[in-house]
Amino acid sequence: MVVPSQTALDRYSVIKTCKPTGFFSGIPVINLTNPDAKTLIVEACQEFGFFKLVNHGVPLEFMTRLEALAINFFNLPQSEKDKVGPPDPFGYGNKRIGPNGDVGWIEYLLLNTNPQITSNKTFSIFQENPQIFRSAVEDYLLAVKRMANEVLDLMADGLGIEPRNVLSKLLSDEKSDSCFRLNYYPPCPELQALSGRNLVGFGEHTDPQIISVLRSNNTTGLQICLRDGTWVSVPPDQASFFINVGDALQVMTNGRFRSVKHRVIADTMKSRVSMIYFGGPPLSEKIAPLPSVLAEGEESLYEQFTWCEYKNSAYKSRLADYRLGLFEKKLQAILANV
Ligand code: GA4
Repeated sequence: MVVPSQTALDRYSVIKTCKPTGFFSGIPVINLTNPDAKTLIVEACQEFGFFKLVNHGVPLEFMTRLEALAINFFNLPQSEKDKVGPPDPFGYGNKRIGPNGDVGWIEYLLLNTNPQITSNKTFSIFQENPQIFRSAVEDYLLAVKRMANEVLDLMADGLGIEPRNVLSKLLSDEKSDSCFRLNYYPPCPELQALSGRNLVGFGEHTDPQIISVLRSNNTTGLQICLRDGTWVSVPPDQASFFINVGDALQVMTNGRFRSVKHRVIADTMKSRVSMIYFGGPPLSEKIAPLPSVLAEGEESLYEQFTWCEYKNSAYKSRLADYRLGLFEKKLQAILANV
């Protein structure tokens, strides 16, 4: 392995000391089989936009099988991985994140969740048997989507939204615009010499979609930003899932749920492997507060937009940008008066 010099590291975001000491013990843990799950989920989404899910029903072997295949892929020679092709928007990425100059200490595969769309080129990289990778992704996604839909139905129950499948039907729609990401954060032992500094694996951002479902191995690195702006480290748990509220869900709940800002810091010694399902609506879907969420006389905080419009705007932004800002009514009013 080529040892990066400090100058090489400087090209990536090296942030100073704000790595929180110790783990945050306040992450809500929701047991999907608990009769109170709907209330606890709503509380967690309002306060954090984030929670850990246990007793989720997704077989552990689906996670470990896919993780093992992902590691095999990321351990391939660079020239082999490059054959998948750069993300456009799907493909293999190395250090570059998105189309606008963001970088991180990361390699990843970005896939469409519709297996018909995910190109055979992506799977054919698994020369021995592309079908093994394809079916590992499909088994995993089928189980994760089912679980995500259950979580969305509980959110609707907790918020008193009817019909209860109003959110989940957007993800089960055959035109749902969802994607799947396999991330590999290589260890960076050189960092130890740069004491008090951390290397950014994936810079701070919110997810544009409705909901994100993350599973990682037992390596630390994920941090979330609390309401008061402090960053806290999430203790990893390879048997559980972490659920993020995305921007679209923040809008659909008229700001009751928080789209959580999060980031990943690279580890000095251990690689981190994560897999994230980003559940999005069909491109033509209008994203606006659900009528049953609004109290009498309550107005939408956002201009109405379609998922396609929001996504196009998001893909023109930098990772850390506040993407919803452009769609907030306040800002529109201010701009109209300039
Ligand atoms: C963040 C959530 C998902 O990982 C993602 C990311 C996407 C990308 O990696 O291409 C984006 C980022 C994410 C939001 C702003 C744009 C687009 C990188 C970027 C700078 C796949 C997504 O849908 O939005």
